[in-house]
Amino acid sequence: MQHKDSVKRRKVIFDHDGGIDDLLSLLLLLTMEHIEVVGITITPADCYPEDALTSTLKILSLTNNESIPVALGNLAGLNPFPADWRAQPKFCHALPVMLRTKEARANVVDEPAHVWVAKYLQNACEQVTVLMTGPATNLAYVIEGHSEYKNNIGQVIWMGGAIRVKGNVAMHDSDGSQEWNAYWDPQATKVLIESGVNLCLVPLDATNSLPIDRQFLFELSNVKTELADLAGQFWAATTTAIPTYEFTYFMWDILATALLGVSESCWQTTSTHVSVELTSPRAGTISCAESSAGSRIEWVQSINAEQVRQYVIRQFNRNFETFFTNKC
Ligand code: AGV
Ligand code: CA
Repeated sequence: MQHKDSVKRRKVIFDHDGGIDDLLSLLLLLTMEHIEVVGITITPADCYPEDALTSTLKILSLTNNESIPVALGNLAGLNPFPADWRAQPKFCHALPVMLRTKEARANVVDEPAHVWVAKYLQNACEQVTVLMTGPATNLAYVIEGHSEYKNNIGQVIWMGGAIRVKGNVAMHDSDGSQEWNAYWDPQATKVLIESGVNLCLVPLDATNSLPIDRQFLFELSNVKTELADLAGQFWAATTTAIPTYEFTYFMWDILATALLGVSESCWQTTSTHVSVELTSPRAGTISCAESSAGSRIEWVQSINAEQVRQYVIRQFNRNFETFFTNKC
């Protein structure tokens, strides 16, 4: 199905890092008829990059969106993700429907993600939203090198940080205050936060109210469509995380993505002065600044979790042939 040209859609670049909820977020984003996905870039963080590329291309083929450009990133942060987590999304492209779907490589661009983003912004004739569900590395690189391109960014929605709650990093050089995306590349976190772009941060403060629980998976299982079943299978693979180690899986990236589709009454933001730390054991920590010295950013403080869950279930109530095509 092709979308009517008369409807003006919001242009979005989606930068993800190949985790299971990043891939689910891609599926969710592609269900949104008011969104035009103009490009997908991959940060090689919570994934192995070839897996992230394979799953991304298969999702685009499944949903009839093979013309969206995809760029693989080659910039890496300082603090690698645990190998077990990076390997987990291999499961997604090993599922039967994903195995049966071809990877269309024609739209994989030759240049690395940060170069593609820079060129897109340089040539953009209208503002674009950047949705980021992995570390901020690619965008931070572009902003640092070309601050004039910021004018072409309408908004950045970033799943990252833990403002007034504890983080989710449990590593030897961490005091537990960081969120993983912010910790992977502390310098990029700092560049983005201090850049002055119109940023809406989606930190753990907001995502903590959306754990993946059996009640949600059960509800999703009753939808019985191709998409709901595939999403349910992706999520099933996350249920082996150890809750007592605080490794529960949440709808982190899904929430950041859903903000583009749910009604504004679903979430509340606040704005605070923050600063980003660069040294161990708090590298990548985004802390509330004592005074107005830091950078003022907007962040999602609370959400209506049930409305978000219902939105996701509604959007996933479709078969693959009912996706519309993003023509790039
Ligand atoms: O910190 C949340 C970010 C999100 O972008 N990622 C996972 C999401 O894609 C890192 C992460 C935190 N805990 C995890 C993570 C876990 N238990 N398994 C895999 N990744
Ligand atoms: Ca992610």
